Amino acid sequence: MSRSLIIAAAIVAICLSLAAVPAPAAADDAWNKETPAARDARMQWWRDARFGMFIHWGLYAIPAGQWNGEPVGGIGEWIMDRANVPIAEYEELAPRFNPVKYDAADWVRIAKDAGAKYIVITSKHHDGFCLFDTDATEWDVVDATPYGKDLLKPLSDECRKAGLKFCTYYSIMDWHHPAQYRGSEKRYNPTKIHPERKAEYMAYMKQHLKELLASCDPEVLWFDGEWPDWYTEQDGRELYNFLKELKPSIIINNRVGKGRKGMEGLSKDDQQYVGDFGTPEQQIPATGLPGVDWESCMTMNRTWGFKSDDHDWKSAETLVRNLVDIASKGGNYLLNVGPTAEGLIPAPSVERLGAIGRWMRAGGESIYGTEASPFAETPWGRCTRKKLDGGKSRLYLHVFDWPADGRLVVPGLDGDVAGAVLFVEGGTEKLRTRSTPEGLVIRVPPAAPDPVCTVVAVDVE
Ligand code: FHN
Repeated sequence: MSRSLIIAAAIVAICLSLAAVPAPAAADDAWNKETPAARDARMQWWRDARFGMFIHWGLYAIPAGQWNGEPVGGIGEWIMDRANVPIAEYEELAPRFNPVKYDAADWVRIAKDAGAKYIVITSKHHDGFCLFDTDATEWDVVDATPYGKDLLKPLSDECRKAGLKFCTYYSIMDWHHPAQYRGSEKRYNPTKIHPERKAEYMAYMKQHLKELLASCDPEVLWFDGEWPDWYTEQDGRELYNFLKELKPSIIINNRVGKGRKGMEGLSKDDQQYVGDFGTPEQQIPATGLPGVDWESCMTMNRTWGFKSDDHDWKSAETLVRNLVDIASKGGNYLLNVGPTAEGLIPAPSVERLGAIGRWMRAGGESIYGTEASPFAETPWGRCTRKKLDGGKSRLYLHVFDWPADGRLVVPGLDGDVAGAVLFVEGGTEKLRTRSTPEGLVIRVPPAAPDPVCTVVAVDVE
């Protein structure tokens, strides 16, 4: 090969390698310039909240898992993809969407009574349909449905009245927008993008984000659908900085970038991925995600969007223990409901949220504003911690397996113990404690006041 050809090939190789590495963001961008103290202040309400309600709602609630009379596998909000529905056919759902039973105040009451401190609702899922009024497209609830009104603004207003934080989910992948096209003959997922229209689509998303901030002012932007190859970590950083310029206090999950794979890589010093918290889905990481903020999002049955034939509901006991388990590992629990096309949260979901609320009214102190357990393991259940003044800590022992012998042993607890109390109906009862070689022994009554999860609080140095 001639010398000039070698040089040309080398230049091409260098350009290609540079293209593969996302350009470092400007040092003065929002992601890079925030101090740890400023970040802690911004994240504090979210960390204290520990429990939120996820809402997956949209046109997919109309078919509710059935297409042309046949059940469609998978999660309900993916029916356009899983049934391979042509766009024009899917668009015929919009004139049928008229959630006349939608009552935002009732949804907020249900969430608040459950003990949730924030609500995250889909503003636009992968089908591209917008539940809010947007000038960027007619493919929205105001222009395309007989309902004709923005669905998110009333919910955000009711959240503010009730003291809950209003948050929105937004999908980057869009099976309807013409800038993107289907990944294969049979599936939309993962989409591809027409290269010459990527800038247009990025601008489309930014317009939506601006409209959402202006109309319902979400406290968290919960991105999703970030996995298609055409969307990059750099694009994520661009959206992150765009939002932070508009609303410096906003919190943004790791799916704004490509961090879902590297959710452990969220700590600032070894930051690889943009985003404020990790998003394990349908799972509780065995040891949490030490050193980073994270939130486990989970369904109550097996689908996010409503499916008429999914009756595989988790028990209230499982849901309460999930909440406790997640809090004991330092995470948040984002528990999903999938409302019907009429605008009702399914009764089994409401029942379970009611049960969680009853437990939280007695035990919420052991969840809200707590940190991860200081113990590697606690065989009888889980533990959370709240730091007190004067270097003390309050440990909340969540007992799932009640000791038959009346001895609750806390291995490795050998600090000065300033007494223990049992959470009982309407208050607390003092308990006797004794330090032993196996750890602190707390004398407890023969029967657990709450068989799902009984709390014992211990103040230690
Ligand atoms: O594809 C979506 C899915 O429909 C649902 O919204 C979940 C919820 O976190 N997120 C994506 C799958 O990871």
